[in-house]
Amino acid sequence: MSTPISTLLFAEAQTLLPGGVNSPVRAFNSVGGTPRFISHGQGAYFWDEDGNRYLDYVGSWGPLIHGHAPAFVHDAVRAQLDKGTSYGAPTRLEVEMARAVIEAVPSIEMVRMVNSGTEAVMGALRVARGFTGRRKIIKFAGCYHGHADGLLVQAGSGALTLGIPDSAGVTPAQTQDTISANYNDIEGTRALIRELGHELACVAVEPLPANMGLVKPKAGFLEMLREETEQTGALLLFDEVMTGFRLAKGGFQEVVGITPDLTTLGKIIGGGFPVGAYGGRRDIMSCVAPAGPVYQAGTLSGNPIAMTAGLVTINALNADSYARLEALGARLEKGFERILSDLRIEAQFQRWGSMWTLFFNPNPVESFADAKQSDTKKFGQFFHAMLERGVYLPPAQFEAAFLSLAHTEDEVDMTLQAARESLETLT
Ligand code: KE4
Repeated sequence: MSTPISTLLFAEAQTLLPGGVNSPVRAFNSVGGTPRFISHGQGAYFWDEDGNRYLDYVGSWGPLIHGHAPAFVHDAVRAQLDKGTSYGAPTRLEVEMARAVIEAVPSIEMVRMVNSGTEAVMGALRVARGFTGRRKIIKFAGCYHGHADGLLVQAGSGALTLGIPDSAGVTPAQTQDTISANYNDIEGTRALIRELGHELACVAVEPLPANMGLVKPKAGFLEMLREETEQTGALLLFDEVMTGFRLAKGGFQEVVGITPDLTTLGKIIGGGFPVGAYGGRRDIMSCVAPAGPVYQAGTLSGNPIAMTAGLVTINALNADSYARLEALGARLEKGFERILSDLRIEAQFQRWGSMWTLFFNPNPVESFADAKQSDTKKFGQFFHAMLERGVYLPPAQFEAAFLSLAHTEDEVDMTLQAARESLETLT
C-alpha cells in the first residue's frame, strides 16, 4: 500500500507537534511504521490522504458507535451551528442531556458536563475527596483514567508504598495519595482497602478495563469493591468513559448490576465532539460548585454543539442497537476462534459486546501482569498485515477495538478473511 502523502505529512508534523501527533497512541510507536493521515470517513470506513480505504476498528477510540459521519448526527449539528456554537450561558440542551444521562444510568442522580474523560475523572476524584474529607485513592495497574497528574502512578505499588510518578513532570507530592492495586486481585485489593480504612476516599476502576487490552472482571471482583468500599465509607467510581452507552444504555454497571457512587462518561455522549461527564449520588454531586465547596469549571462545558451531537447519538441507541452489536461481535469472535484453531496460533480473542482485543498470549489475560506477557512484536506484524489488507486496528496491543452500527456481516467476514491471511504470514 503506497502512502507518500502520509509519509510527507508525518515528516512535517514531527517538526511541529511532539511526536507528530496530538495524542501519543496515534504515532504508531508500538507497532512501527508511518501513521496514516486520515482525510475523511464514512460509515465503517475512512480514507487516508493517499486515497487508501480502511475498515475502521478504532472509531475515534470509542465515540463513533454509529460509524463515521452519520447523517442524522451531522444534520442536527448543522442546524445547531446556524444558531451559534457556544454562549457561555445555560441552555435547554444541557438540561436535556442531563435528563437523558440520568434516565439512562440510574446511579447518576445529578451530573456535570465537562470536555474530556480526563476532566471527568479529575472532577469525580476531587468531589470524592471533598465529600469524604479523605485523601487516598486506589486505582488499578493497566487501567487508564486520563492524564491528570495524580493518576500517572507506577503500576503495582503496595498499600503503604506511596504512589510513584509514572511520567516526567509529575511530582511525588502529586501521586503520594494514589495507590496502585492489581485488577482482578480480589484478596489483595480487599486487604488494601481494609488497610487504608478511613484514609480511603475512593476506589477508581474501569469496570471492564480496555486500556490494557480488553480484560474481563473475575466473578466477585467488582462485587468485592462495592462491598468493601461500602464497609469503609469510601466511594466507588466506575470510569465508564469507554464503556458508557457502549455495552448497554446504562453502561457496564447495568450489565453487571452493580451501583457505583460515581460514574465518569465521555466519548459516545459527545457523538464525536469533545465531551466528558461525571455524576452520581445527589448528596455527593451537590458538593460541586456553585452548589457546594468543590470547585470545577469549564469554558465550553455543555456547549450546544457537543450536546446536540451527543443527544442525537444516545437517543438513537436502544436495545436493538446492542443486540445488533452483540451479534456482530459474536460472529467476529466465532470466526477468530476458528482461525486460531485451524492455524494453531496461541492467541486470546477477548470480547465484550462490540469491544475486543486479540492478545498474542498463550494464556487468558486476566490482569495487567498477564497482558504484559503478550508478544507485542507479533501484534505489530499482525497490525501491519491487516493494515495492508485495508483493516485498521488500534495501533497497540494494549487497546480495544470497536465495532460500530455501521459495520455489517460483510465487514466482519472481510475482517476474518484478512485475519486468516495475516495470521498465516506471521513468523
Ligand atoms: P480523554 O481525556 O482522552 O477524553 O479520556 C481519558 C480516558 C478516561 N477513562 C478511560 C476509561 C479512557 O479510556 C480514557 C481515554 N481512552 C483512550 C483510549 N485508550 C483515548 C485515546 C487517546 O489517548 O488518544
